[in-house]
Amino acid sequence: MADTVTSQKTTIQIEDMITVGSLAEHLAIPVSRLIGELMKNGIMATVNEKIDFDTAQIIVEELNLPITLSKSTATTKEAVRLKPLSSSKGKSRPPVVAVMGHVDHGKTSLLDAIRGANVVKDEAGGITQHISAYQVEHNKRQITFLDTPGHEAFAAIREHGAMLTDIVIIVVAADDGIKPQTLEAIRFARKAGVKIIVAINKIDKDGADINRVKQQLAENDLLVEEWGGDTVVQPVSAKTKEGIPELLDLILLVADIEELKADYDIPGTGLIIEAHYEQGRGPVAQALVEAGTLEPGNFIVAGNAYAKIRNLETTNHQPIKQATPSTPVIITGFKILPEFGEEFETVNNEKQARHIVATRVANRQVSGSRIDMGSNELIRLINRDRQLSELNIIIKADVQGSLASVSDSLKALDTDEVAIRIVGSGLGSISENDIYLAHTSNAIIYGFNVNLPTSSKQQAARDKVRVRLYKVIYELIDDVKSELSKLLSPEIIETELGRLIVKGIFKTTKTEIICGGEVTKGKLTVPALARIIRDKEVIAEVEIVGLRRGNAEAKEILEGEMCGMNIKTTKKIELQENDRIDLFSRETVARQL
Ligand SMILES: Nc1nc2c(ncn2[C@@H]2O[C@H](COP(=O)(O)OP(=O)(O)OP(=O)(O)O)[C@@H](O)[C@H]2O)c(=O)[nH]1
Ligand SMILES: [Mg+2]
Repeated sequence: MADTVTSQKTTIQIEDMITVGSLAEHLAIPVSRLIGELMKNGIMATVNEKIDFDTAQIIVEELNLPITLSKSTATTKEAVRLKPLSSSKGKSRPPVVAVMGHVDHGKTSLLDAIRGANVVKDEAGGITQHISAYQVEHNKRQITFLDTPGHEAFAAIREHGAMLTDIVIIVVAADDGIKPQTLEAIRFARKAGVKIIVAINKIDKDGADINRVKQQLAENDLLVEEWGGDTVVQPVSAKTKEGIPELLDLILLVADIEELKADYDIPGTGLIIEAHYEQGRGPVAQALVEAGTLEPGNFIVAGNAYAKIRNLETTNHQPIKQATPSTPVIITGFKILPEFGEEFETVNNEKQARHIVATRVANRQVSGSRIDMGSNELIRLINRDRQLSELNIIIKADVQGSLASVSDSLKALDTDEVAIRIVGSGLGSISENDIYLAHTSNAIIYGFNVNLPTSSKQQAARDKVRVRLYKVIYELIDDVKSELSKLLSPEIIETELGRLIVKGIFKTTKTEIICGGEVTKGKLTVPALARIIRDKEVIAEVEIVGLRRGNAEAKEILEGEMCGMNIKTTKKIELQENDRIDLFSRETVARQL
């Protein structure tokens, strides 16, 4: 929500209906004070309950705050964010374009071709695992691109990417066609309400079939223009660079139609794209300026974190004096890591920044605590009752997007029988605290793109804590899968061998029966397990330890033959003539997830 500051009062935009909690946040007052004022006015409302605009206005007046409320026209929170306020003073701004699509369809290669870079060659495991933002120039105009990972594990990052952008380029490999993550990208783009351009890539390859892709697009309600629809499609090759200038022209054309505008002369606002720790620089955030202008020295607040901007850089680390709308930037100066996906706004000074953060932390503690305390304990009890085996793990990752993706992908492995319990997670290298927590909770530590300092390594060895480091997400997921599989109770596979109908009983003791009979089905072999069945009822499960053909011991007896049988029992069983003895083998097979 953009706040405009006038000499006396601040104008804050809110929607028709707003929760008490988020109104308190906007007003930067403790939620208890707001609830108190509502009660004074005869309105019993809790933190998460919604009140309407008129009631909110009355309460603000009652509280005598230097604030004016105005009704926002936006329907959804994302819509507000996606289309930053354009005012009469608004100037056109560069488009923000997210490149999305199935794994390996050529998203990064396409951006490399556009930028003349070669990011692909340095990617661990040959896949993209983060959001990266770049700005390129085409026909003297700027375009901001966001590269996103295609691997299924990174859904959280992709959804986030779609929320950041004006236009989504859906990359489809012409030799592969539409795939699951293509459809997911289409869904995210539609949900975010942004324009879609389809880049049919790899047209240089044998087996490239552009028409088949267009057909598949039509089946997903994306009818291409030349077939009477309004879906913009551009065949390209990241390898030969064919069609790339046309694609860039199309992006600028769509941007013009959309009339993307923003105010440049207001304090900067926007969104946190990613955040991580960097040796010697502390918390480092990647952000996208959506409206206004950002400068070094500004105070910005993003969720529970604030910063006095120390370094302001482009995404290839060039220091800059100003960042205007649609510019992706790198910011240092945060005290703690801001959350990815949080909005940031510029405030007047440190005092105001601290005040806003303190209020938010207090509000979130009030609303969060009731739930947190109950839910974990409840889940643990339910799991215990359901005999669910849990694998305790601690996750450390380099950036928040990865942490969210790793956690989501691992939680998706849960079944009715086994589940992941994330007892700790965080960013940065594996600390001695992590080792201690793992030791006390018998957890495995998984590190994604982080390192294990020597001191932690030594402590892990001392405490026999398992630490596993990975650079490629699917290798980490596979490792956890195999650990979870170990918790699965093995599958018991029984194989029928053969059947004997008892014709005579020669000896019965507590531990042994010797009998004879006819093999009516299959082949008897020893040793084997068997069930003794009378009138379709199982009366005992025993072991067959010997077979005799005439006087000679036999290893196997075939159907239709008569034979003698040695049965090992654990209690006295009165076998009868015509009882059925079904022999079978039982093996326990470890199951895989
Ligand atoms: N022949 C041909 N190969 C291409 C083209 N574009 C990409 N490739 C190859 O396809 C493979 C995957 O390319 P990437 O750019 O990593 O694909 P991606 O969509 O970014 O993959 P993720 O980020 O992991 O989802 C690489 O081996 C590229 O060299 C193209 O236009 N033609
Ligand atoms: Mg990629």
